[in-house]
Amino acid sequence: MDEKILVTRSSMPSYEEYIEAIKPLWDTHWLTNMGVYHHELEEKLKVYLDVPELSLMVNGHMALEMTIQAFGFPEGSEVITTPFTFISTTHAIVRNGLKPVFCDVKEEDGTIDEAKIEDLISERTVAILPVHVYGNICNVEAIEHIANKYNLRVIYDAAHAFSVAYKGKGIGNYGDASIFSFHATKVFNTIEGGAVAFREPRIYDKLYNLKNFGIRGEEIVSEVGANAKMNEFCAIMGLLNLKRTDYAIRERKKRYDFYIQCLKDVEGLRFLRQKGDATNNYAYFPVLIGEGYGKSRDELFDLLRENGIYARKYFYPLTSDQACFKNKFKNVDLKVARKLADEVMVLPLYEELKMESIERICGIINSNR
Ligand code: T4K
Repeated sequence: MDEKILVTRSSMPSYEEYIEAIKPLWDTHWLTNMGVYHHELEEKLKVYLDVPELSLMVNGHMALEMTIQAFGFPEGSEVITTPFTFISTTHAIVRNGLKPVFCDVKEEDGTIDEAKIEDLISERTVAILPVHVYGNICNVEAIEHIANKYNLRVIYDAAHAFSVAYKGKGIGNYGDASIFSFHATKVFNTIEGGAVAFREPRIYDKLYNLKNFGIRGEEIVSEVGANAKMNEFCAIMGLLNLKRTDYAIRERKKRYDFYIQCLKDVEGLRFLRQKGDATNNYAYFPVLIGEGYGKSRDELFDLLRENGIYARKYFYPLTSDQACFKNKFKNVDLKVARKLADEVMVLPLYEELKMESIERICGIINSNR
């Protein structure tokens, strides 16, 4: 049996480097609750992501939940969003007592179709929550225009878009807030972790309260909050990984380009495109298996599995089709999203993926049609 290849593999510093870096924790015994490494990582990420304000979180999902909560929308309000995403996006809306209104996406990049947003706006709409899926950025200008016209908030799920810049500015500068995921599977990881980037400084205090039980002093709890703090072991992992993120992205690019070179002439395959003027972080390698290819997506997926290649169907089914949400919200035509979900497969991509492995994967895709 050939070597098993998983869809991704966490980026990590060397064992020795991490052990050395966590040693001071045995002197201070200060392990969590906004420690020095938490503070240092927050400051460094602000610079790296080129954003004015940033709040670290325990993971990307809580970053999204807390951010939605921070804006204080009335219960039952509607949020226009995309179903072509990880389930976290929709859960975060629903767990805040809000209603997702699913909008279709664009065929070329999988992001929300801005031309279809206005038709979905009602008197109950309070926000738009698009996703920079696979790091492909949404049409941020058109979304801003619509949001201004109808006085809506824009919260981006930028879980996949770490380090992406658009027109020379960090992607976290667009909208009212953007959340990033630093999960072990991401381009930049803190084991588990996440952050919120935003413009209004008052949001920092609001998020601080929400992630730390609303505690503002030993005897003062100013509002109802949860616990969504990042601990010091994760912050240290982040500080070390941040130093090697540019390298990791360069290595991913080499592999991404090699995939394209190997697959570009295969009939029936299609790739999603990043918007012009935006940088790419090569977070994922999604490929669409269209009708012109001799096999269906599922047949090819199974064939790869038989050969030890663990591609993934990110993002199938649509979140709107999952049992917990099906037929519960407005029925919108999601033709394009459904087509993408039926055709998409994410192939293995990570900085240490061997070029021979890519050759092997592409060989199977090329020869078994
Ligand atoms: N919004 C969007 C658009 C998202 O995609 C996500 C997360 C979120 C919000 C929420 O952010 P977080 O709360 O997670 O920070 C994975 C990740 O768990 C999840 O973070 C990610 N999106 C989603 C797209 O993928 P699974 O269930 O596919 O992960 P799993 O455990 O099957 O791992 C996939 C592969 O990664 C494994 O085959 C091997 C590799 N891996 C995995 C782990 C756990 C490692 O190399 N190291 C590891 O520690 O969800």
